[in-house]
Order: sequence, then C-alpha cells, then structure tokens
Amino acid sequence: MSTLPASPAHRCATSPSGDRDEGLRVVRAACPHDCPDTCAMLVSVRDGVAVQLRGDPQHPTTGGALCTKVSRYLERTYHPERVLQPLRRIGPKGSGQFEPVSWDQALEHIASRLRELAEVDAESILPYSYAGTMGFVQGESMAARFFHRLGASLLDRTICASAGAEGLRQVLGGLVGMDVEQFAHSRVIVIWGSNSITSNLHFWSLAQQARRAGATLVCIDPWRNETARRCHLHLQLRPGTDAALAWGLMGELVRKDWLDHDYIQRHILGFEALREHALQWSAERAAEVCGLEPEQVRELARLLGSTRAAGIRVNYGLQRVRGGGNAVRAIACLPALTGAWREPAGGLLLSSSGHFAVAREALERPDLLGARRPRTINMSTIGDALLHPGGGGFGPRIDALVVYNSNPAVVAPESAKVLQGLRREDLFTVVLEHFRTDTADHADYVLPATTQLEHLDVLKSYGHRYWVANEPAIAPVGQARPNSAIFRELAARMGFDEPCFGDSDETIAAQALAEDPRNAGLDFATLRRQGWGKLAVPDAPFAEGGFPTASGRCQFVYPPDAQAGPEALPQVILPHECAQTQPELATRYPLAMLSPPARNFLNSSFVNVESLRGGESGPQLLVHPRDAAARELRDGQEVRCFNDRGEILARCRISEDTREGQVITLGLWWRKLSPDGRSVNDLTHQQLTDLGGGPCFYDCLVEVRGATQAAAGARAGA
Ligand SMILES: Nc1nc2c(c(=O)[nH]1)N[C@H]1C(S)=C(S)[C@@H](COP(=O)(O)OP(=O)(O)OC[C@H]3O[C@@H](n4cnc5c(=O)[nH]c(N)nc54)[C@H](O)[C@@H]3O)O[C@H]1N2
Ligand SMILES: Nc1nc2c(c(=O)[nH]1)N[C@H]1C(S)=C(S)[C@@H](COP(=O)(O)OP(=O)(O)OC[C@H]3O[C@@H](n4cnc5c(=O)[nH]c(N)nc54)[C@H](O)[C@@H]3O)O[C@H]1N2
Ligand SMILES: [Mo]
Repeated sequence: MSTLPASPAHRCATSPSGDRDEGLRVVRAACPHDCPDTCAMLVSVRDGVAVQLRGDPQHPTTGGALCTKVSRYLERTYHPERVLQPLRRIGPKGSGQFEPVSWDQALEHIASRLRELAEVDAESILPYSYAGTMGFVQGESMAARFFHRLGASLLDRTICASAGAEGLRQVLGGLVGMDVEQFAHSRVIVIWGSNSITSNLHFWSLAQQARRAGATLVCIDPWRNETARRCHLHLQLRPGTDAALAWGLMGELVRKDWLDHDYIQRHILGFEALREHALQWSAERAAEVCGLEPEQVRELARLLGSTRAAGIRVNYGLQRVRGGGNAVRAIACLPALTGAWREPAGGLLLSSSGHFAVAREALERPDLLGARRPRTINMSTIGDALLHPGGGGFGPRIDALVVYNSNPAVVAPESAKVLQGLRREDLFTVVLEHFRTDTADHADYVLPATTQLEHLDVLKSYGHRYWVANEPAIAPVGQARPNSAIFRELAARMGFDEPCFGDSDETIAAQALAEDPRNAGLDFATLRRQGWGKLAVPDAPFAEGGFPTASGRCQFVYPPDAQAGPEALPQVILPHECAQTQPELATRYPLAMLSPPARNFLNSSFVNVESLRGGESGPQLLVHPRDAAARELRDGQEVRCFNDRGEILARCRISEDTREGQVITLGLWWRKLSPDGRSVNDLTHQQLTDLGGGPCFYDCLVEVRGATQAAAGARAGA
C-alpha cells in the first residue's frame, strides 16, 4: 500500500530507495497529453526541483507505469530550449528571429492590437488550439471566456476525432461505451484501427491480462504494426474500407442467425432496414472491397457471433479517411446485434469522454457572446482559411491568430497552404508555447507557457472513467506563465471586467465538475486529496438498453425513424483518393500513404526531446517489397515521397508489414528537426470526412522514387 498521506503536497515521503527522506515531497499530478490513458502520476520534488516522475501505482489503469515518452517529462520540462521569456519578432515572418521583451510590453502590445482589430470586426481574430494539454484549466476555460467576450471567430476543433465522434453519437447517442477495465475479462478483443502499444498502452496491459486468461485478440489494421504482430488474428484490410468489413460481418451474423433477438427487439431502432441490407453483403463481397480473404471475414463473424463477452476497442485511426464517420457507425452496430452489451466485458469503446459530466458552460461562458453569433472556422482547413480573403468563405479576412496547445505548422493538413498563411506579413500571430516550434517561429509574439509540473489542472479521460487532478509540483521555469494566467491578464488589459475573469485556477478547476450523479459526488477538493476518482457509471451501461440517443435505442438508422430505408443506414464511402474514386490521379500516384503516430512522439510533441528522437532515427518510409522492386529501391536508401501538393525525404524500409500499394511513415516530425526541413502534412489534403468535418490524414495518394534517381530524372527532363 502507498504511504501517501491524503494531502495535495506531502512534506516528506519515502524516497525511491525506500528510505524516509525528509527533503523529498511527493506531489500528485496527471499526464496532460492527448492520449486515452490520462495517467495519474507522482512527482518527487527536492529543493524546488522535480527529481522523479512515476505512474501512480494505486491508480487502477495507470498501475504505476508510464509510457516511454512521458517518463521523460522532466527532460522536457527542464529542456535547455524551453522558451523562458516573452519574445517579439525582429526578422521576416517565419525566420524565427526574435528579441526578448518584458511581459508588460508583450501583453500591452498584444492587447492593443486585438483591441484595434476588434473595433473594426472581432471576427477577424481567430483562436487556434487543440489538446497540447487536455486540462480544463489550461485548455478551454479562461481562453474560451476571453474569445467569447471579444466576439472572435469560433474554432471547430475537428483535427482528431470529429468524424468518429459524430458517427458514434448517431448510433449510441454520445461518446459512451465499455469501461476499459472490463477488457481484462473479455473473451474476444477486437482492436480496430489502433496501434494500442503505441497509443493506448494501458489498455494493452488489460488486453494482455485477458489473453493470459484465454481471450482471442484480433487486430484490424492496414499495417502489421507492433500490436497486430502480437494478436492472434490480423485482418490487414485496405485503408478506408472498414465500413465494408463491418457490413460483411453483419451479413454473416444475420445469415447464420448469430443474433440476440430479444435485445434487438427491445433496444434497437432500424433492425429491419439493416437486416435486409446486410443480406446483400456476403463475406466474398466484403473481402473483395477490403482486400481480404472471405474466410477471414467469416472467422471474425464466428468469433463475435459466438462470444457475448466480446469487446471492440475502436480508436480514431480508422476515421481519418473520407468515410470515417460512417465506418464508426457500421462498427458500432455490431455489439447490439449480438447482445454483447449485456456483459460488462462486451460491447465497444471508442471514447469514454461522454460519461463525464462537465460544466462546459460554466468553464467556457458562451453567454459572454451576448447576441453575437460569430462564424465558425474549421481548424482542419486552417490553410485555406488563412489564405482566403473572406477567412474561409464568409466574413472578414483572418488578421490575428492566437495559438495555444497546438502546433498547426506541423499537425494541420496541406502544410504548404498553412505555412503560406502563417507567413502573411499582415497576419498578427501570437503563440503560447513551451518551445520554439515550427508554429512559434511564425509568431509576432511567443509567450512562454508553463508545463504540467508548473500549473494546476483537472482532467477527464477519453479512455477510462477517472477524473484526475494535477497539482503544481514546481514553480514556473523562467518567466513562464499558465495559459489561464495569460488570458486572465489579457482580459484585464482589454478592460473585460466580468467577475469570471477574476476566477483563480482553483475556482476554474472546481467549476469543471458538474453536479451530476455520474460524477459520484466528486469535487475538486476531494480529487486533490485523492489524486483521482471514478465515475458512477454501470459496468455494463447498456445491458438493459437505455442508450442516450433521441429514441433511447441503439440507432442503426439516422436520422432516427422507425420507417427509415437503406439511405439512413451506415454507408460505405471510399476514400477521396483511391483507384476507384480517382483513377487518373491513381495512375500518377498509385500508393496510399498512412502517417500514424510514432511510439516515442505524441503528435508533434516530444520530437525535440533528444533521447526520444534518437529512438525514432529519422523519418522512415515503409515500402512493400513488390513496390520497392518495381521502383528499384534499396532498403536504407533515401527516397522522395511526393504528390502534387509536396514532397518529403525519408529513409526507405522495405517490409512486408505494409500492404502492397501502401506506404507508411510515422509521427509528426518537426520541420526544423527533419533532414529536409519538411513534414508529412506537406503531402496531405484539406478535404473532409463524411461526418463531423474531420481531416483525412490517412486518405492520401503518393508516389515514391529513390532520391538520387529523381534528381537524375529531373536532369534528364531538363
Ligand atoms: N505514442 C503516441 N501515443 C498517442 C499518440 C501519438 O502520437 N503517439 N497520439 C494520441 C492521439 S492524438 C490520439 S487521437 C490517440 C489515438 O490515436 P490514433 O491516431 O487513433 O492512433 P492509433 O491508435 O495508433 O491508430 C492508428 C492506427 O490506425 C491504422 N489505420 C490507418 N488507417 C486505417 C483504416 O482505414 N482502417 C483501419 N482499420 N486502421 C487504420 C494505422 O495503421 C495505425 O495502426 O492516441 C494518442 N496516443
Ligand atoms: N499526418 C498526420 N497528421 C496528424 C495526425 C496524424 O496521425 N497524421 N494526427 C492528428 C491528431 S490525432 C491530432 S490530435 C493533432 C494534434 O495536434 P496538436 O494538438 O497540435 O498536438 P501537438 O503536436 O502535440 O502540439 C501541441 C503543442 O501544445 C504545446 N503545449 C502543451 N501543453 C501546453 C500548455 O500547457 N500551454 C501551451 N501554451 N502549450 C502547450 C506543446 O508544446 C505542443 O507544441 O494532429 C493531427 N495531425
Ligand atoms: Mo488525436
């Protein structure tokens, strides 16, 4: 048992060696990163310096273990390249030339520029943020209040999950599903569109427990990644064909009558329409679309149809293609057909975030807009929005961009346009950051932000059911300030005098937890003491139906209408870029490119941590042996991967882990830390998903050539 007393900061503690250490303080923290695991952490502090960081052994899903990257969080916090004071641009846009200025000068100038713009039209100002930290205090609270009060354009935060979220909402009613801890008891686990060992490590530990107890593990992924290699079955389908696979499985379940008729009758809307349509999907037809063997489809249907405790772990990897929203819809129908929801260890989990009762209105204060209804700009098309004279179609041009918790110069699709936008000399850009990222290099002002060890916060999770509190462990490094403090200070300088702009971080953290039975009576004071607390949500939330949809049923059809026809069912929508939908493009660019997360990075975070960057050894491109042979590529050789939008250089890795006709490159390398100064989103496009307006990162055609061959070709052509 832990010897931690129940207070936020413990005056003395047991040192790692086990001795009582009077100078050591252990502080409860939460991993802030955009990851389903949201680990509870313990930080040891001596003389004001954080000396050790570890997973909380008491927290059930963290289980005392952190991933490789977050166990290097001290290296990141004390990194010699942290931005330690406010910086003002002195060179051309994007040159990364800055001079230090005082906080007072920086904030005064920023406030006066924003005031000037707001006097003409506040919608010319755009916040740009995502999940650099998932905390409510340093995320959308004081910042949201500030932009609402200002009347700035609203940002649609679509860059990661909006297609899947909308798909799931249509079927289940929200981001709800299995308790991840129950996967330990599943008999069949299907890992669908996720490299769990990389991106959901603590779920993988639970899947391992299940496997040791005899469970069958199945992976559905176009890449034979490290997770797929460790599963019993791997269905290595063509990217963007998941909906067809789900229909093939439904066809089998219906034909073989592996259905829970009682559950269907009581808790499903639209079964008749689905049944008829499913009968048109033979295993052969699905296999043909997906590039699989029919027997693989039948085998998986048999597993799902014969196992109640079958848990499907879907992750966001499969919804970054045109049909991503409908793919999630189709998959989400499966556990209702077989009655798997009756079991705590059966059903599906994409995200647990909808189980948390969050007081969003109290945090974000949309009421500060008053009667104003500013336009909304989709963050996934920021490149077009910055370049459009009407800021993306309607309203004024974007004249000011305030970036926090995000790195759009690397993470947003079609970088050439994003960079061209960021390089506009008439765009006023403020970036709140820990580091001089590629985005920060384009700022007029860079403001130094605190890391998780330096500020207070409270977090929910999208992978488990615990609220987690984060206590500051150390004083801010250099002159860094929390995002919340920066927006509070800007609000004061703008003359915003509503009382909510005076709320302290403690007050905001307390506001985050809504009064709601799901929060199990938890409040921030309790969380601070305990570190974390679990929601009161049933182990098997839909054992008796009760889906949070309009109809209260699991909705196979949308909009929900008992008479709906096939058009209301989940659709099979092929990628924007593939041989079927764009045959001409596919003759020039025949290879589908995937760019999923690298194990040692978190999107573009941690790329500048040397010990982690070393582990990834430069941008690599996985090429199938037959594709390599056709292009006379050698393993280890430098290659150009390109299309009409751009090109990147990478080291060729010839491997059967990818499909023929498909190349894979991992992670989001900083441009300035890549040998060629480029990044993979130079190649991706800004077309959106079927639902939710999400980006299509894994729906992208390219061609590959040896780097030297290409140069020779260019000379010959000249
Ligand atoms: N180490 C690490 N952990 C991370 C992240 C990271 O960058 N690094 N990112 C975090 C973030 S932001 C998120 S959103 C989460 C989830 O992150 P996700 O981006 O969902 O990451 P993965 O779960 O690894 O899913 C990617 C997998 O989807 C597969 N895939 C690609 N296209 C398709 C397809 O069409 N169909 C199917 N079935 N599979 C496909 C890829 O081959 C890859 O194996 O993870 C988080 N965790
Ligand atoms: N090609 C391709 N592109 C992708 C993906 C892909 O798989 N392939 N994945 C997509 C996905 S799933 C996502 S979620 C997005 C992620 O996109 P982003 O949310 O932009 O994620 P990061 O790259 O981690 O950048 C977060 C930045 O926030 C900063 N930060 C962290 N904490 C704080 C803080 O407290 N205050 C301030 N001011 N800054 C902070 C970090 O230093 C970091 O630079 O990228 C997307 N882009
Ligand atoms: Mo994400």
